[in-house]
Amino acid sequence: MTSTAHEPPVISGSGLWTPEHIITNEELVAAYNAWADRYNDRHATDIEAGNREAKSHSSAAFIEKASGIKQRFAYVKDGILDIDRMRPAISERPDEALSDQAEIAVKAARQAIEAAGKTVADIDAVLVSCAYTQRPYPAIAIEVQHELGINGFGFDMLVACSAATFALQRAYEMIAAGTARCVLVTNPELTSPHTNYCDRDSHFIFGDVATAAIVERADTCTAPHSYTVLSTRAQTRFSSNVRSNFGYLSRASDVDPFGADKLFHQNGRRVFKEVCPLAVDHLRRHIADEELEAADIKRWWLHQANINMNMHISRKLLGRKATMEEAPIVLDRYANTASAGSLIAFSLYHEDLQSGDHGVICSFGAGYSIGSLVVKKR
Ligand code: CO8
Repeated sequence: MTSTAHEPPVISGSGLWTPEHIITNEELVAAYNAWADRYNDRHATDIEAGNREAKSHSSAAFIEKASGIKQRFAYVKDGILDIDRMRPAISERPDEALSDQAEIAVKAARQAIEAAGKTVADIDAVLVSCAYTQRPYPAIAIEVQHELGINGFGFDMLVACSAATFALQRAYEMIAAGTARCVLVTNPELTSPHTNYCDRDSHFIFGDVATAAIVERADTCTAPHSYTVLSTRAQTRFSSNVRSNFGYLSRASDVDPFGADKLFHQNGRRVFKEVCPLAVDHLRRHIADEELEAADIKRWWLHQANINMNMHISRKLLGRKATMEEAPIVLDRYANTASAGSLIAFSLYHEDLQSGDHGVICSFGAGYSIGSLVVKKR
């Protein structure tokens, strides 16, 4: 393994924190259906008069077929399946205590630091990048930095589905520009507090997780499994088809800050139809710029929102069905973890690649946003 200061930045370690609680499709559907039955009973008169629509049952078979999801992990399971609550019950912590998102970011971060063979003294910057942060300030990243004892600086980024890839890209640029030697990127995706468990169309989609990665200069890297980042690409195109209106203006607008439109909602069909061609075109152009063809890519660590989306995208790229080895799927176990899916896949399935093998990390979804990194095993 050779490394010089002129080599591009490398990804030298990754971490994955998985919550201990699992919610199966069957458990989730039983709770939703009990909630829907009670809703229909309570509103029977209105429903019969045609003034209100009855809630239809959800189905575990539909969920698995439409999304590929079989279960999801929950940071806190209490409350989610309680039909009097339908949201997790997470106690508020005092200002002096480590916040929930910082805690799970730190757990993933410690793994990434160890995998990269670094100490906290080696790290110059901390990014926390995810779909939601639990408060606007002080930045969760600065709390993570403090908890780990890292010097330098930290900041938070929100880019929904592409938060992880866009943060890796910012880390790559800092290293390339010489403003940092080693950057810790974390993605504490606490999606359950923002999932509408009373919405049949989306109650099954999300799971909680935290991922982390170390991006550093090639000449400082001693990790056994490291990847040169050959290039990065980002693309955004505005769409309200995946949207959360949650925010501080609700206080001034005198509206319910937790109304259905303030939680995750989407036009899933439109997202599927519009994002797939964008992602295929984006990936084709990115690998072509590296003078690579789809067949040259040993592994596609793709965003994990929907198995049919991943199969469609990889089929278009390869001209045939991708194997699990080529494009691993983790959403059957983890569900959609907002930005973390491609990093979960990377964390679990990267050590077997051989020196010289190419891979692509790619996110696609809300924004719309698409982010990709072409990497080469060192
Ligand atoms: N059980 C049974 N039937 C159902 C259910 C259910 N749970 N839900 C819907 N149906 C019914 C519908 O009513 C419909 O019935 P009918 O045909 O009679 O009208 C039928 O099933 C088909 O419904 P859809 O057309 O909606 O079903 P799809 O095949 O399109 O599948 C999906 C729905 C799975 C949502 C699919 O459209 C999809 O995955 N699309 C892409 C979604 C996507 O990638 N979204 C991006 C997510 S954004 C993101 O990842 C990050 C956001 C920020 C994080 C937020 C954290 C909370």
